[in-house]
Amino acid sequence: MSEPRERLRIAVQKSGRLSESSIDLLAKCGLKFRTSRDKLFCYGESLPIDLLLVRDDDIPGLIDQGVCELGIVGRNVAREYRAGSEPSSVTWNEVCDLGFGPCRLSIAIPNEEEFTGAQQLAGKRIATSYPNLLREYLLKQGVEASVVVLNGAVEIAPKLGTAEYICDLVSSGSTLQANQLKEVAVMLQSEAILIGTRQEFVDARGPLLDTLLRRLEGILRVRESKLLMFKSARQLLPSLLRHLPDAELPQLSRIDGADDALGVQVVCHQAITWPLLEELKRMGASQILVLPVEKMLA
Ligand code: PRT
Ligand code: ZN
Repeated sequence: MSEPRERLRIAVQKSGRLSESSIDLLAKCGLKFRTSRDKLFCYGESLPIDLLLVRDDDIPGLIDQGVCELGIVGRNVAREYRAGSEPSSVTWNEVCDLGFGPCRLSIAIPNEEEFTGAQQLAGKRIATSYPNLLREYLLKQGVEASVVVLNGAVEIAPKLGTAEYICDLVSSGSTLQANQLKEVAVMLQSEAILIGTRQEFVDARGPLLDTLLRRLEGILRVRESKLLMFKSARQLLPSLLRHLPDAELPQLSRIDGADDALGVQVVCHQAITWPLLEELKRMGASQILVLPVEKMLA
């Protein structure tokens, strides 16, 4: 184990689908950066935390080489890297899901073919940029097929005749549709995740990493969180509170001139919908307010 540096380094995608959201998320954690001329390094000005801007595929390896402690990648990239590595050489864990960049790694076949199950993949050529995950999947299904590795334009392989089927990332499904393909099996649900050096190393980082992870946790938690305020008669409160989604303990206050009525403030961590508000009103809550939560430190 190498000596921890004084500063933390986080690797994020330089330019691509995850770049903007990754940097936005870190900015919400209060991190401010000065970008180097070559735009590969961002020096942290508000905290001693720097960014490395790189290709997403390089991020897991950079952590293993000790170049950085944390990285933001798609789960698909992290799992593909792990599936192709010696277990002892992988030094990081998946720390948490970040809630952006959703997609899935799926098998797709031509529209005109029926799909009867994984056995249908036997003996076929399947084009993919995820050979390690695909081999793992085929092994688990007990199917032998040939894996054709392509680094881009996987979806045109069936038309070109270089493979019968494909295994690729899908989000809206329009790329598959445009190529007359259909999704028949989901191998992995993916989104952006934070990966970081293993616990023992993380512990050695001390308060700085702790601060960052706490802020991140707060931001992820408040995304869906709302402060709900309403008035209710004391005896109605227990049943009203049972209706609230993922609610914290409420803060109650007396209302002047109304002996039986209470003011209620409660943080809910799931979406508060119109039907829910209407239901609360029907049950006897009044003057209901829903407010966004900007920051939260548990
Ligand atoms: O240059 P670098 O290597 O850093 O970037 P990259 O080109 O490898 O990755 P990039 O920027 O395309 O994607 C980064 C990450 O975004 C991926 O690893 C996923 O975790 C995530 N992500 C989310 C996606 C998609 N959605 C996605 N739709 N990555 C790729 N796609 C592609 C997919 O490969 C297919 O070609 O979009 C097409 C399908 O999209 P739909 O909407 O038509 O289904
Ligand atoms: Zn990439």
